[in-house]
Amino acid sequence: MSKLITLHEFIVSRQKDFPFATGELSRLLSDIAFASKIVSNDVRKAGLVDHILGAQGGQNIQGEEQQKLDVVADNAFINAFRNGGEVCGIASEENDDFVAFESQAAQNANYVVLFDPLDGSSNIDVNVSIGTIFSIYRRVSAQGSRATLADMLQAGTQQVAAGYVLYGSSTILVYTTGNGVNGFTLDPAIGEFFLSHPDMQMPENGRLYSVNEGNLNDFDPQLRAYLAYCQSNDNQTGKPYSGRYIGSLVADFHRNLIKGGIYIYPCVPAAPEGRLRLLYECNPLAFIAEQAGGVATNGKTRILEIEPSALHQRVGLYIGSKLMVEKAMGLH
Ligand code: AFP
Repeated sequence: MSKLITLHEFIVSRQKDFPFATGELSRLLSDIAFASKIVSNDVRKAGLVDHILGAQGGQNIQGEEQQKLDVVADNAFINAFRNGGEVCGIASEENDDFVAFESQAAQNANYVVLFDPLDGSSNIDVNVSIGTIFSIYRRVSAQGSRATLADMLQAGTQQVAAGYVLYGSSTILVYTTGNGVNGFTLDPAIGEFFLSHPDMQMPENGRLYSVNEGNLNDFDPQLRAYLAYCQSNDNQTGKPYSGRYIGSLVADFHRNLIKGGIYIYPCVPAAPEGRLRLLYECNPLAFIAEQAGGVATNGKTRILEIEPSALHQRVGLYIGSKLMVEKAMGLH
């Protein structure tokens, strides 16, 4: 049997790849793993909350307020970052504004984290996979001062690390520091992540497409032509591709990363700028996709090169296997 490698051992071994590494980023990744275990534990109890422990937003049997799971997740990550001391500020999909941490240690820290604490949260009530997505940048403001908006509004090319935690049939943490993509599965019995998916590569081609086809009438002719191609016998497989749409981007992306596929959320009249958030969803997944050999674009521009202008900016997204995204773009 090959030796089991824990996430911690892996992070420490990779730290040596960065000649001037101080260990800060390694500690930050460990903080993320720690918070994700808390959230994973809470997600596993989600079905009990309404019926046994008390309704979300109401009180439990001890008279304590039951928080909604996305708020629980947001707080778990913010607390981990605040206490860890490696982060000077955060921005989260749950909060209108970014948060600059006040302590002196935080103001001396080098990193900011942008994250979606619980992507796909409308799936919680129906027991479908959800996840946390994160993106780490070095600050651009001076060390020793409060984090600024400019620290948060950096192009995706500036990411130092990015990843996600999928709370699915098992909990898996996938991340990159720009040196390949690796996945770690949580053993819930001992609360440890183990390397389960080393050096993940997204297949160059696939036969899965993920799109909300309820919006079909609003899609532009090029996208409709691409979907017709997917559904025809004229593609490289000689038979229609399979449609797979979970409605949790992180889960759809993870499946396509492993099996090959394309995920599309274009700009539609109901969401003219796109639905998905550039900073919390698209940039981190684009970094991972590219590191695994895939492609991510908004239809015109590489996602990672879009200069953000607002914290909650939305964009259209085509992400997945290289040849599939290129084919979809070829029809553009
Ligand atoms: P929620 O977190 O509000 O459930 O949104 C999920 C999401 O951002 C992404 O994870 C899904 O792929 C997408 O929205 C689903 O959007 P539609 O319901 O419009 O298909």
